[in-house]
Amino acid sequence: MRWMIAVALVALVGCSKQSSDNKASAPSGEANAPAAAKKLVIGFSQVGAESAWRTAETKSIRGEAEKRGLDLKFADAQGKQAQQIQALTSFIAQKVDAIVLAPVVETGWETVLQQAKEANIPVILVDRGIKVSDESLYTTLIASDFVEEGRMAAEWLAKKVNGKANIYELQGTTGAAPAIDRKKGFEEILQKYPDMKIIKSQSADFTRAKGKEVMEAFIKSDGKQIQAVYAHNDDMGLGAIQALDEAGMNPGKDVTVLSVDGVKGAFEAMVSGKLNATVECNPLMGPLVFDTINKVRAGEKVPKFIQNKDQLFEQTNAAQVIGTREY
Ligand code: GZL
Repeated sequence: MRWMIAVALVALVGCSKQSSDNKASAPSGEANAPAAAKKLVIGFSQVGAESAWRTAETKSIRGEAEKRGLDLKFADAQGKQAQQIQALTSFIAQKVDAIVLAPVVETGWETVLQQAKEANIPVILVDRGIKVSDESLYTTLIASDFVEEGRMAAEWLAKKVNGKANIYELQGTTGAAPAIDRKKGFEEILQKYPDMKIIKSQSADFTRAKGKEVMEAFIKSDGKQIQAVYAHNDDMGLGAIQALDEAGMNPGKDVTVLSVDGVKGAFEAMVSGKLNATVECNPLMGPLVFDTINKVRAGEKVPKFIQNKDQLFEQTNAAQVIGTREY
């Protein structure tokens, strides 16, 4: 009985709060508008700020949350899984309405996701997948198909080098889905081209600085043998271009350079002739993330994988497209 009085009181306060607000702005008759819906509280655990792509993704998700008047609790993990787990634990304690997670690596999520499941909090994965034995631990993954990105990169390179090249690969963060799968897709296609060989392959952690550092080491040891560079993201590719330029190795002409993401810096490098191609991996997920959360909260079934479509850009079309790029 008492709860009914409490509910009635809350409703009255809600309406009167709402109606007093409305009185100020709306004509009479609208004063008894329904009480404002409770503001959705979303916890967003982001990998970090390691690349221009990452920054664009963060901007899209935070910007869309603000536009929709959501209460977004943002946690930047500086690339550390322990910090992401800590953030998720805190979101669960705060009883957020949903969790958005960009998982830095594929494994090690069972315990904290089990806690989210027991707290009945839906988990939306964005941009990177995870490996779990129980797929009910997350609601859906919104991401690109990284294996397909690797295949597209290799097929393009095979045509560019007529099926023959010594390739040097800059891998993304060790254990991260995009690093594992972009390598997997690239190598799958290379099986068709016996004269295209990955001579050296090393992680540069998706950052420009490490991309330059690793490329400098490749140049020091292998110099002119380097005929092509495959970087798992544009930031590492741009770092490699800097190293090749400083060594006078003419990137984009004597050494073919190709990467993934499609950030503005990559288009500028293609227009200047230093980068040959990039496979777009669209980071502008904000609207899709919150539309998906709305569907989940409305009880709608959503697919386990919502794929962002990608396309490859090269020097020939970079100049016409660069003005239309949103990130
Ligand atoms: C891809 C994303 C990758 C980008 C990198 O969805 O996880 O991480 O390709 C970023 O630029 O660091």
